[in-house]
Amino acid sequence: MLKPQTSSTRELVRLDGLWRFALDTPDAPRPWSATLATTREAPVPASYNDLFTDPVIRDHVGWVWYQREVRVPRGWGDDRVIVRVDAATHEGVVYVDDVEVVRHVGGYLPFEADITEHVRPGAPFRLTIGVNNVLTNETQPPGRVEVLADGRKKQRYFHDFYNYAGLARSVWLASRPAVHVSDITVTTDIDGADGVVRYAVSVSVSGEGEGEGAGEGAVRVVLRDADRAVVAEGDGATGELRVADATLWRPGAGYLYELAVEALRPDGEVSDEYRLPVGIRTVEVRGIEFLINGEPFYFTGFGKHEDIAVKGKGHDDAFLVHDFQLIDWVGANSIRTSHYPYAEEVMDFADRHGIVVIDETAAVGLNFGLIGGLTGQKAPATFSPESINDAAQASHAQHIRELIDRDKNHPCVVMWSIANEPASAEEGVREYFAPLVDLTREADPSRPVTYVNVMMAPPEAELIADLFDVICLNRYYGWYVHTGDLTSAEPALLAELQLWGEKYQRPLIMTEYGGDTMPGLHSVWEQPWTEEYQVALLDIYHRAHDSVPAVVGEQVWNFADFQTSVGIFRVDGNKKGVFTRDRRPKAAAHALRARWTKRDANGQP
Ligand code: BDP
Repeated sequence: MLKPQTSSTRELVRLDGLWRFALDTPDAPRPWSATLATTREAPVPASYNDLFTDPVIRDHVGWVWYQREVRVPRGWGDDRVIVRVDAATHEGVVYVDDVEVVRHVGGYLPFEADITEHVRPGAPFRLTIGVNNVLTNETQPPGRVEVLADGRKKQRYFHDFYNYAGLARSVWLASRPAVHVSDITVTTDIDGADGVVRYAVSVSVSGEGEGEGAGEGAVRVVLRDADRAVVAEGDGATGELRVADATLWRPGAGYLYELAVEALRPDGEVSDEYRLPVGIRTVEVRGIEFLINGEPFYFTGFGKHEDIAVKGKGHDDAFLVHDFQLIDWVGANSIRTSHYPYAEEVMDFADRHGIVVIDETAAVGLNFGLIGGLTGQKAPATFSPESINDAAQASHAQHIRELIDRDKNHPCVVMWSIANEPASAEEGVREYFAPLVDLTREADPSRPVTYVNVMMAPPEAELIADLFDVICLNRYYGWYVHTGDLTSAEPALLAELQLWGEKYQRPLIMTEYGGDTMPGLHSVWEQPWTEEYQVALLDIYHRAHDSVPAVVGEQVWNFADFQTSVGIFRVDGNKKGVFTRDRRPKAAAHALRARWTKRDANGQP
């Protein structure tokens, strides 16, 4: 799905700001699409959970409603009018006045509706967006709602981060012509000094004669360099452009061309223009190497979260800039979008600044082995008709398709991660994942595919690693096992890494390693939670990474402290951040800086 934009044929209004806000409660007046009887206001973009002092809002399970008036710009009479929601966590429904115009499940990906038939240029309308935070076996991520003896509902889930909800990304009103560019797929190659840009364009017609390819006119494309000079041109809905002496998109130097795609009417007039940034680069896995532009790449960086005080998962450009400043300062070259697709602003920024991204789905917590925990309850099977079943798999498949559809043209994305820590040693896991891997490869043959392996599924027990190009490992030696005993942790870690390397002969990335750390806590001994311990723990990993040739990357867990659900392992959230939640460095940040700034942009020492 193309991101809305302004071009010579398109306009855009950002609908961010304060909206009327109300919880869906059984005794509240209906329909919700009528003017909301509330004095409460909530900002967009922001998760709603931490905004208010009322615990009922923070712990609400179910629908909430956002509402505001919107005026369609006067000049949009000849165009289609689109409402676009960048994300509604986890299900969204949109009303224009009293008419439902679109519904979407999947909390971290966009959806849109053509509302032309329901609005008039120059006139206002009432825009209502319902957002449901409920997680089930069939959502990404999964969860379940429990009803307590006193009737309260509680959302349970099997992942660590807090289940923030609401409209955490922007909402847009966009115009576009009836005959419009509806999709573009670009892949790139390098041929000697030349860059090769292959493109495929879909043109759709909205309104009369609606549909893709309906009333098909011609397509024209023009590729410009960063100085706006035309470097290649083409005609037709698909084609190949050659750029002589191309400037490549590289880690640390995100050089972008711009592909202007024009949909032409039969009379040759331009109906629509869409401008897509294009980075020319290649990605390839060869043996135990991960190659970008044919050169071995070593990932340095972090698993992150979209997580800040007050706004929760609300996108914030100031934090975007600051986080990437810190990533640059520490000498890192990459991130993983753990554990869900991030805001498109993040992907665009990474494109422009040459930050390498492992793009992850929201399939986190497909692992029921942990349920029960200390209660002694027997854990249910993860993959079974009663739990993660065919319907869950179908929803996971749809989620992968939508992610690739949104992010396929980002040069920063070098690999898809289709799940974090599923129960990959449990029966049924292969039947579940094999079709999803095939579907990912089919949807995007140009990028490697990975999944992130959990510590409880070591190479002796693991059942799916051979399906993937790269094996990503989350390991907690020295933290959840061998706690406070790095002397035992180090050889255990090294032995396991060597086993993975020997068994699979493909690249390994340590996508999580770390330990909770209270800033300001110090000790001369190996004391978990101290700043010294975090540094010493990271060190044992670095020694192991440096001695196992198949390891092609290290991403510390986590970039910053983040909020979680309550639990006996968490003190106001997860404290494995190298930076605090307000982005102050712990000692580990300086230690990582000393290691990573000695490396080149490809992460090589
Ligand atoms: C890993 C998860 C991550 C957690 C982390 C931890 O992938 O989401 O936050 O453990 O426990 O298992 O800190």
